[in-house]
Amino acid sequence: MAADRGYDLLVDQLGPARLDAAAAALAKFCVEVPSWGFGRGGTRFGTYRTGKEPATVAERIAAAGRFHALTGHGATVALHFPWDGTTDADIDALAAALAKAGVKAGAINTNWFSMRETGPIDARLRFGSLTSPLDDLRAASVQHAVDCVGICRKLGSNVLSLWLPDGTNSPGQMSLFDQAERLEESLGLIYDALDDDDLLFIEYKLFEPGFYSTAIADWGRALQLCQTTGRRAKVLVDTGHHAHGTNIEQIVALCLRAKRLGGFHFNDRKYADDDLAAGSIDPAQLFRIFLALVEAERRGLGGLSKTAFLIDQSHCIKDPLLELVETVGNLEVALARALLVDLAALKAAQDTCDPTAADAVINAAWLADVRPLLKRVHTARNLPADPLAAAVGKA
Ligand SMILES: [Mn+2]
Repeated sequence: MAADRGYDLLVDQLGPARLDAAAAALAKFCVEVPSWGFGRGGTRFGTYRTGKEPATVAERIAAAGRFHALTGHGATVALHFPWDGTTDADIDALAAALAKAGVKAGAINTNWFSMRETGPIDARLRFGSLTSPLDDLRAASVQHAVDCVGICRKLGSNVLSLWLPDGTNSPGQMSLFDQAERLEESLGLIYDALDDDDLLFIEYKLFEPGFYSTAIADWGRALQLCQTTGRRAKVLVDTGHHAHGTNIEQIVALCLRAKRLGGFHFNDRKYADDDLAAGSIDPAQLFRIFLALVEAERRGLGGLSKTAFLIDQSHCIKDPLLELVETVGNLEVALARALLVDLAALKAAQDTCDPTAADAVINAAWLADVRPLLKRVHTARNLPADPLAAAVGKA
């Protein structure tokens, strides 16, 4: 191999053993991508399609196949229903599109925010789905999740992923006690439909669309619901769904200790649930989250090996495929830096109450230019050394 001064510098700074260990962990790191992420995202004011982005389900899955070939990520694709199909024929076509693209079905996501053309899920959906006071609409909402479990069986997925838009907009609209009781009852019915090796991911979000109360507003409620619903229910952390200043890596650590961290929806934000590219606004937060996962792995809590890494973001401005490639690059940089932290030296500094030394250990990895390491990891997997540059050429 030609002289690689960038890599040699990393070896000088951090030692060959840590670089080899980081490369091995990076080679196993695989991020799931969402089918909806390959389409053009919109704002409340408009969706500015250029005509170049995939317009159909089959085109989105084909784009996922191109993404997988470029990055090695996206071996599984998260799907969303009814966006990705409604009929048995649709599901068969989806299975064929996945096979053709060389990828598999990932998490199956429910939708409780779109009215259906027929049946009870009509404009009354504004009063909620799983927490609705209306028996017929609540039952139809539970049935939608049960139908999604059926889609899991057909497509070979074992993850049902729930984000619940239910909430209220005024103090009198719904009893907070009734809201909680109906949610727990509905979740129990959904859990009963799962197979023994299925996982149920429960996502939380601080606010929106409800602006007074949200049925699953935070990780505490999500964790509590997991613990009362069943062993295979796990918390899904969407990085954009917190109050400003929330210590997300601490939530990660506590969910891992409880053995209830299912996975992530990565994205970034500046203001609220902005769905910007993960690592584009606050790469340091991403690094700290990965550091918690690396430490958990070291402690035998399965931080890296047992966690699902997914992207949930909206691509309004950039080309969606390019922005997804850029995103997994940001995730790899954050993980590489976290993997290069000398955890033994960090622990020694922490146990002797030396925060200056502890932070110096962290900064030695955080400030490292890990791009030469990532190029090596990509090349060893027969991927483009710089997937974004390769993707720009093909977009
Ligand atoms: Mn999400």
